[in-house]
Amino acid sequence: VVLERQLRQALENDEITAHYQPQVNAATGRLVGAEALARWRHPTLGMVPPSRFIPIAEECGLIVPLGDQILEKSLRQLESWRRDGFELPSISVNLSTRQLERQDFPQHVARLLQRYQLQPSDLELEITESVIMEADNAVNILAELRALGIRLSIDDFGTGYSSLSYLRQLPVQVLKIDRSFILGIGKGGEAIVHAILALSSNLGLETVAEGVEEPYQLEFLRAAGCHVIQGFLYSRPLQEEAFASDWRERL
Ligand code: G
Ligand code: G
Ligand code: MN
Ligand code: NA
Repeated sequence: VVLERQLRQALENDEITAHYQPQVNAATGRLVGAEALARWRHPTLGMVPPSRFIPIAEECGLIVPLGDQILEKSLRQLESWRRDGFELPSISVNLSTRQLERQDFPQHVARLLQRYQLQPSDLELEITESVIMEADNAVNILAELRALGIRLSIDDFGTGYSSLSYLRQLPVQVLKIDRSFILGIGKGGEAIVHAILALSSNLGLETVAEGVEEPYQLEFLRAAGCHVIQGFLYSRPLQEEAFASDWRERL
């Protein structure tokens, strides 16, 4: 309850910011995008990680304004980088159930894209399997977002309870392999990663590996045909200045 009141204040005081983690083409090593990850810069507690406040924000409904802030900041950042000549191809933003349940969410996103003079394909929205299963009317909202031309990805793939037949009916373009499967590489879990990549390829989806920390994981994923790598091996999530200075030459 204390944290909820503080979180409300944090939103008003603009203490919630986004850090950006690079997404890198597995074959070329070039930057292809970034995932925005929420951070709470608390005046006395310092940096509060999302695992501490996202669940609370989801419970008390603050995730809707918080998610809106992250989405808008990310789009504004992308526009600003491009104005500086840093042509980051796209930005990915995580969605929660309550955001996806808003009937006007697609129009809201379309307005924001217009405000920052961005194309729908500049934005990717990341949705977990459980968010899709829990949100009322998720399939229709996703179809509307897709019709606008926004890219949709399944986040933490393989950890949720969605069925594989359901996956085929979803209007998604990208599948993000959960970090737990990447941890299995070199430890007997290779067959599962191969199976996910085969499924993804057969469905015509692009694949992103999450949580890649080790060179041998990268080598395995590259050989197995995974398209995009995200993880500490390349970079932790970075503040905007550090992101631009570290990555602008790696497009
Ligand atoms: O950055 P970190 O690995 O600590 O993030 C932890 C979790 O918080 C991740 O699973 C991520 O999906 C979630 N998260 C981070 N930022 C956002 C956000 O802006 N919106 C939502 N809904 N979840 C987020
Ligand atoms: O949205 P999602 O659940 O995918 O959130 C990604 C989370 O994973 C972020 O909180 C990010 O900080 C974290 N992360 C990204 N790369 C790595 C990694 O290589 N190792 C670990 N342990 N965590 C990572
Ligand atoms: Mn994510
Ligand atoms: Na994830």
